[in-house]
Amino acid sequence: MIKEITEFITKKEAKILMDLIDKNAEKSLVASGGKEKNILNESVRTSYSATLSSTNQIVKDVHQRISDHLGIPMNHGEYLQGQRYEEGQYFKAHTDFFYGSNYDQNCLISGNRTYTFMIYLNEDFEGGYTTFPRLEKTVNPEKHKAIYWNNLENGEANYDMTHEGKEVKKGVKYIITSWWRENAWDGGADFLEYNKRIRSKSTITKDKILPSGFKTGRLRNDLHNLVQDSWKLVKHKDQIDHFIYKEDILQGSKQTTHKNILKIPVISEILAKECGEIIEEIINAKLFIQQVYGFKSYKAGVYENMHKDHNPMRQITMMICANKDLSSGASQGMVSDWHFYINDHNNKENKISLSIGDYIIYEGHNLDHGFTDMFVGKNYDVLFLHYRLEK
Ligand SMILES: O=C(O)CCC(=O)C(=O)O
Ligand SMILES: [Fe+2]
Ligand SMILES: [Fe+2]
Repeated sequence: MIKEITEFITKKEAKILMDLIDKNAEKSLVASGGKEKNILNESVRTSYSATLSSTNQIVKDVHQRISDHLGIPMNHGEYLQGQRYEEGQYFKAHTDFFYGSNYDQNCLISGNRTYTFMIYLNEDFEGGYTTFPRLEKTVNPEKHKAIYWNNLENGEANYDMTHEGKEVKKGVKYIITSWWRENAWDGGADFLEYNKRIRSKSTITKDKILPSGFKTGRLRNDLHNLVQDSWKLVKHKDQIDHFIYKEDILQGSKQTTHKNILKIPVISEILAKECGEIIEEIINAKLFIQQVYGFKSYKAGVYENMHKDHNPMRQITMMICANKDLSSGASQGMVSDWHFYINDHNNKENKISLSIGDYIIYEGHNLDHGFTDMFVGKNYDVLFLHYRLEK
């Protein structure tokens, strides 16, 4: 879960980065969730931080190397940050992903933090270990070593990745921290969007976009083939989706798996763009791609309770049925269909059946929806694309 790479940077790069940190360091702040976005809170963190400008060639090189290593496009990365801990300084247990009001202030456009990538610049100090209490893991700082981990488990906050920068007992510790987002990072846009929502009390997502809130249809043949090709590329990757946000999936839901097609950027970009155009024609308004979530793969025994999507920027979701196998292991025969339930703007329940190649577009943040019956077939695989209105 936590990967380590020795000698990720050179001695010369480490020296330059430490000098840059010394030049730009200020007392570290933490996200507050309150009126001021970031505040000094010495019960949590006492270190110094420096935002490193990518006009510096070394900063740029190292950032690009991290991007290449993670396979995440450069524009998903926040500015590199340097940290300096002097004797007695620490960063108590915390998560790097945002939640609650911090989520609203920092993530409405960029999405949450996915990967944290950290580089130890020196080792001539005592203490200063990085620990993961829930995993009972301690990382020993070694100069030029990088460590990285994903803070989300397939889109949802993973509290197992809680970590701590232990007190430095002697000497000074220098590290680089690099955070990555679900979408292209635009911190300014995140805060603007947040303020817009605060000002215009009626949250923009309460607007009705579709008359009843949802619409089903059949995918054009070329796009259907593209979905099938993407599905074949990722279907062997199996990852567990835990649904940690209680607001997202209510109690009683069972796990599904999730497969990401972001790793195949060309296909996901084309699909998201073309499907977005189909929706634009239906709603007669311009859309932004909010997130290419990927495939969710439902297996026998799972269900999803009725819920509204947590992220208010999921204004329109397109769910495409990519694969459906209703054969049942136990009793050879076919089981009856598995239905998607959605309550429309008049709070009337609708029971939807999708065939392979069918889609439903719906207002995920506004309307309750879910697969509330237990799935008794073999496989049910859907692709999720999330959009927001261009305003
Ligand atoms: O200092 C450490 O080892 C941890 C730093 C950290 O957690 C962070 O910068 O987010
Ligand atoms: Fe952290
Ligand atoms: Fe949902």
